[in-house]
Amino acid sequence: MNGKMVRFKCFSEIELKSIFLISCLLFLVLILTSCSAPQKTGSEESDLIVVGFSQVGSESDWREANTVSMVEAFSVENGYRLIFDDAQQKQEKQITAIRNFINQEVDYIVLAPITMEGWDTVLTEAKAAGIPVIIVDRMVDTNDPDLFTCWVGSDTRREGDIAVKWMEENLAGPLRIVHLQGNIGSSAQAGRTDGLEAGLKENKDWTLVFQAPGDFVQAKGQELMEEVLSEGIDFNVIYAENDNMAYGAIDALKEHGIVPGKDVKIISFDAAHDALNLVLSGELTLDVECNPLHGPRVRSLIEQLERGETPEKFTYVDEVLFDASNLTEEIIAQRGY
Ligand code: GZL
Repeated sequence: MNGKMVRFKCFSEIELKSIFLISCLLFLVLILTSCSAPQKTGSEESDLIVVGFSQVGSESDWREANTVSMVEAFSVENGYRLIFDDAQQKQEKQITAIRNFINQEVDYIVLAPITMEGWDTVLTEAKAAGIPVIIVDRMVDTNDPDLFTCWVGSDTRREGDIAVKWMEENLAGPLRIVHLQGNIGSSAQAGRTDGLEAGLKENKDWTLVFQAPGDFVQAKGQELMEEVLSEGIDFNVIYAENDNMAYGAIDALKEHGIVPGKDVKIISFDAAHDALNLVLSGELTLDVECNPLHGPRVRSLIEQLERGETPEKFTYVDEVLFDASNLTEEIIAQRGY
């Protein structure tokens, strides 16, 4: 010590109480501010169920509505972390995505397969990794049904049959039919094509005058319709396997002064919002629903599995048809896509 006097200040009782009170307030503020912005702790992240979703692409209104439905269902608020991959309509990109999901050790793999064939190898890898696979929308054609846990989607053959029955009941023959197909080899195309081909066999005054794949894409639907018109093919019905190809066909018809829905009857699938407005306006003759809002349906399947339950292997979505007789603006306004 250098001998320097160190004086200690004596505090009065009031001063001591004030210091204690201020200290408590400061401690309280510190506690509250540290709690107001909760930092995700490792345990909360790890509580999330991780879902890897391989999506076909973004080729149509239907596909975009399907993606929105899946992203909304598998949100962090709902307890999920979604790893989303858009395959841009290429199967090899879907296979790569599934392998990446396996490497990331996701809890579930959800696959919307672009085509039915070619999945056994990668689904075997997922099975070996112990990761349940849920197939959504289109079907896979596999030798071993144990390669996926369950499936949810539409019965597209039934959709084709519904369309053909409506055509038999509402369109006077003879019918000369232009057929715009979806992705060749997808269950959506196969089902709707099989329905039409059964109708062609059944109805002797129906003739298929043109058939080609438009891949469910609007621009291709327009290109094919322009090809039909430039070749001078005589037709009076267009059977488009989705709304976007129907939109493209309608654009081509209008460019040639042909009145869609009047000069030519147009059958379509999906029942997307814009297409239903075309049914109301008369440009589209019939639209068979194919409901894309699978997010809550797939989430329900995963929640069953999380509870240790065994979901149905196949869950089909109930669907209806729309024509000018049963459609109103109110119905369209209430629909989710
Ligand atoms: C149908 C679905 C099809 C839609 C198209 O289940 O796979 O793919 O009909 C979409 O619009 O592109």
